[in-house]
Amino acid sequence: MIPNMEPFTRSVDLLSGAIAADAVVEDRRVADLHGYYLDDSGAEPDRIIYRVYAVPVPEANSELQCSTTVIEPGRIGREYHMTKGHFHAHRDRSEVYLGLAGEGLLILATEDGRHRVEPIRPGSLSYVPGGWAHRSVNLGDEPLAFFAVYVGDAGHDYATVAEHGFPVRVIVGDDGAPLVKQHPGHRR
Ligand code: S6P
Ligand code: ZN
Repeated sequence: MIPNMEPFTRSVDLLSGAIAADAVVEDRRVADLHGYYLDDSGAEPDRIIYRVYAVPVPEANSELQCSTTVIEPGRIGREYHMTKGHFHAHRDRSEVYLGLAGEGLLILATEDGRHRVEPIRPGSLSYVPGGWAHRSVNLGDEPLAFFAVYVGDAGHDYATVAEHGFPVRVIVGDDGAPLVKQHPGHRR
């Protein structure tokens, strides 16, 4: 069956990551990520950590969701600003990230405890296979922006990550440089 979609074009600002016109904009603030960071007690609850611009597309297996994410620079305690991270609710659905601006990392993890760390930078193309949870982290002094395209009905499973976390955390080391550190509490 051919889906009932009309062709369309949208503009993405490659420097800021913003998508114009009818994108659905969602902000994630410190308060929305309570429990994800080791210690957020010193951070103002209203501070925006990241913003997602999503082009409205039906959540169907035949479609492709398109969005940008812009993570503000900064840290909460020793941890760099990061997204919540999620598995896709339909575990086998994959995704592609294209870096637009800034410098950061994409942390990937499987449910049996494997993990990978990939760079995000302008022009980086990262493939997120089905079954890999994914979280992005801003390491720089500027906003980190990337474009994502993923299978329309992928959905988001946040609960598994909220409960178990990722096998590694990205913190600032004593020398001021980023450090990818094992998260001892993580299940194997
Ligand atoms: C969706 C895709 C991204 C994230 C966004 C925010 O599958 O991976 O658009 O939703 O980067 O991250 P999170 O973990 O809060 O959804
Ligand atoms: Zn995803």
